[in-house]
Amino acid sequence: MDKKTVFSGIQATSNQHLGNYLGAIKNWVEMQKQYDNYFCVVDLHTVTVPQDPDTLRANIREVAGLLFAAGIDEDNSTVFIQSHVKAHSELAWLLNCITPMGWLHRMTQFKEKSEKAKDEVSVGLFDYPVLQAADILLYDTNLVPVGEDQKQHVELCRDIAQRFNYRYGEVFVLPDAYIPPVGGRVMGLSNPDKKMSKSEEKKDDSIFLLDAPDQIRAKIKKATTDSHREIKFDEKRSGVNNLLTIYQLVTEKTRDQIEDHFAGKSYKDLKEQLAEAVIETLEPLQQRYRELTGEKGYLEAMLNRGAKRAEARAETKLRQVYEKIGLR
Ligand code: AQP
Repeated sequence: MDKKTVFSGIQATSNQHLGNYLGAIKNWVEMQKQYDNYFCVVDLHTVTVPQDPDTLRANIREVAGLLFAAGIDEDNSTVFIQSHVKAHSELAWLLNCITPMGWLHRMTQFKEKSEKAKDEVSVGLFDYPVLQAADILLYDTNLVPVGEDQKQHVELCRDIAQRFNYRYGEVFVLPDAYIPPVGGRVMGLSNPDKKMSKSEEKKDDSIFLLDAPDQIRAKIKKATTDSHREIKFDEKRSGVNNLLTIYQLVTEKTRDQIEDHFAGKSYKDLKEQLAEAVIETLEPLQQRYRELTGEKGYLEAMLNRGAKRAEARAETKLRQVYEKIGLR
């Protein structure tokens, strides 16, 4: 039986954090053998907000390197840079022409990001979810593994696909979001009522994937807790709950095992053990990252192969779309 197709993307920004890893990348690695996978560094999404060109070039390489370092491999997955496959921009334009503005006005991420950007809200930022729909629909994607914050965009993608299919005939597969049961929304360390995020100004709020062990220890030591003493999973106690959830994700122990383990212990114990568990998880990833980015041309060769594979599939779908619309 043919494998189902998975597509997911990640922005080309520095400071990939534990939320990106536990909410998305880790699941991509674990799921990859079951599916036919396309993982994309979405650099065209990244330029919806201002970027310095040299920094952007370095960040594209960094994020691609992190995906391979985390365990995504060429035998099971196609990893590529979005702007290397031109079909993404072309399909986005065609989908723009059938997407009502009102649908985009409802997107909560646009509302949040445009408030932060204030003076520099580009058309691209508004249109971001249509480009994302093009990314997904080009590959006949069945499943989109993402963090909770992306659920609304995947739903919009289904709506766009349905509208196109209704107007022109069946072309697009309707994708489903896959949000992990635990880890879909990793919260910030200093502000555990908000998701861990790159654009958070307080840099101690996030653990970055390339943080050194001492930085990880220092950030977790400062994490917000509360005035209770018992170490238990409880969503109402967002700080401790978040630390325990991260501990659960990196150790893969059950909640009961974790609560038993920390019974009678202090927040200091929790923080120290969590820091060591996170360091242990990230160390092999960091080591592989250094190896594969240290060898000149190695990463670029993998990305070129990925782009060729992705392009072959994307062009077939794009041709179908052009024909349906009457442009061929
Ligand atoms: N805190 C999070 N918990 C779980 N999953 C998360 N993701 C992001 N933050 C969390 C998931 O990571 C994947 C890649 O995200 P992205 O590259 O689209 O970046 P983002 O969502 O824009 O990341 P940030 O840190 O939140 O950046 P800003 O601050 O710029 O908005 C996605 O699957 C995402 O759901």
